[in-house]
Amino acid sequence: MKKIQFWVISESSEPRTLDREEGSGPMMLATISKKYGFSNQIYQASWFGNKAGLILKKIQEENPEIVAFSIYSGGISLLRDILSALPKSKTILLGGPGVTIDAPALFPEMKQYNFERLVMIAGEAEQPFERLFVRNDWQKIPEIYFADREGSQTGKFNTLKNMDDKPFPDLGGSELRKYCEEVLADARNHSIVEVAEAVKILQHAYIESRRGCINHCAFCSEPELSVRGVRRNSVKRTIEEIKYLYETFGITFFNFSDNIAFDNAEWWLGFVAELAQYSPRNLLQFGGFGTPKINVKDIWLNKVFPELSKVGFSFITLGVQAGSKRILRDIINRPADDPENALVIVKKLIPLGVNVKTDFIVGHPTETVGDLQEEESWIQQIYQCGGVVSARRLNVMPHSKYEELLQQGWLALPEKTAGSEAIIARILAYHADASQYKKLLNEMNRIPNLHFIDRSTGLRFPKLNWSKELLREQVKLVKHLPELIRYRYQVLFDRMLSQ
Ligand code: B12
Ligand code: SF4
Repeated sequence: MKKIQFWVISESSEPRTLDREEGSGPMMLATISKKYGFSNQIYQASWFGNKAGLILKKIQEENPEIVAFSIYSGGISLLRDILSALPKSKTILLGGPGVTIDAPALFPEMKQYNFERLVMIAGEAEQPFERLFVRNDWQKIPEIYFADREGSQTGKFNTLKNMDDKPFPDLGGSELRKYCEEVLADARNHSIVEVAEAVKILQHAYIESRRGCINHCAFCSEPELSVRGVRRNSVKRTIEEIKYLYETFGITFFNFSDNIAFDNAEWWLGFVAELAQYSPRNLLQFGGFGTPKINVKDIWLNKVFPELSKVGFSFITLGVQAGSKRILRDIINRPADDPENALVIVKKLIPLGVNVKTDFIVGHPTETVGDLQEEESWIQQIYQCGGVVSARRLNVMPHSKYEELLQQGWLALPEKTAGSEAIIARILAYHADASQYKKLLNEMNRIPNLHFIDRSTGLRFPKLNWSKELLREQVKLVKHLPELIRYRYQVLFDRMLSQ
């Protein structure tokens, strides 16, 4: 059988055991290559320490007919190292956000590597990728950038008109999932943490229901990656994908990767109605991104969120991005959004058992000590009400509005002073604060939905600090799980009880 090997190359440096960052793009493309008789392997460069030598060794070992790279902008220099050392007889495919954002500039450089055949696809690749398997005259496919020894042609930016035309992702080629299965099969020789991590990874998948974004935040490069506006899957198609992933791979944890998943009340009410008909719904959990501005409306607070929480809605990440109204409106270009909305949502959702994470960025152009104080005060209130805070320093993204305005001198980054740095340090200390879960458990007497494996029996994902008694009590509930996923949790509980 012919092989295609996908490599996701970003600046990420997460090791394999902790990593859940596989590319969704390759998973979707893998379904297409599989349909045409190829076997897929999907790797992440970070598992090999982002070392070109180790990656090249893996490519040589497996010797695939096609090597396909899914590129993030931060991975371009590693890609260069790999391409300059790969045998020229290989067929190379390039795609992903790092290609999409820079395709016309990148192509002249890429074709100089002189591969037997090199294809670059900018934008959404499903349709042009499929054409590669049905046609031999690649030089005549107008959607692709193509180069061989004879010559080259430039392609174009591709989008999918109907989101329901996407294939379901094939998780079977994921080397991470294969590794996790091996960990479970040999659980005795792995630590409890490794076994628990393997179970978490095996139950998890990204799911995409929308492409594009309605906002144009100045720090973000997303507006450059897609067409204007939002395109959605139909509800029916989304539920079919959930069923497929559960029934084929035992996925129970669905992470909507959409820029803003919770954007349309009607769509989600339709989703609730469909999912409520599906019998394994008590095992399923899902969540994704929302914006405070949209989700603060009555229909969301009093209807959509409460309904969603009954069918497995477990987490939402609110992109607040700044704690100052002035920065949000004038600098980021998020008019009408504000952290007060986020606080309202936190107060509503925490009692429903939904985890709320709020994203904040510090270091926006023109940010003053006053802006930071305002931000800190909102963060404190959100935290007090049980919200999780994610805070990071601004990293100016290539091709973002910020980059342009900073380069042209229209905006300036704030000066670092002792006063501002002290507040920033306090804000960053909230980031990923692990004690928040304990607070919810002890002070608020609440187990977030996120911690249940089966909401109908009360079976929870076991914790390292559980007593043997609690473990024995909970393991009795494992037998009620469907066979498809029972094995994973039995292995984990057994490993914990044998300690
Ligand atoms: C969800 C998400 C994540 C998730 C999950 C990532 C995942 N599963 O891939 C998490 C949180 C883990 C994550 C992490 C990171 N992310 Co992220 N993420 C996203 C987000 C919101 C959606 C990605 C997604 O799943 N899209 C759906 C799939 C189907 O699209 P896709 O993977 O791009 O694939 C399509 C095309 O790109 C193309 N394609 C992809 N690969 C290939 C390969 C070949 C050979 C071909 C021909 C085509 C092709 O075809 C696919 C189908 O159309 C995007 C923004 C966005 N809306 O795209 C940011 C985004 C992709 N992430 C970004 C970044 C920077 C990162 C990190 C590097 C952050 C960090 N500093 O650690 C890491 C790297 C992750 C990694 N895999 O190494 C940037 C990339 C910017 C850039 N120019 O490179 C984006 C665009 C956000 C932004 N605007 O800043 N991310
Ligand atoms: S930060 Fe989020 S909401 Fe803003 S433009 Fe980027 S993807 Fe859209």
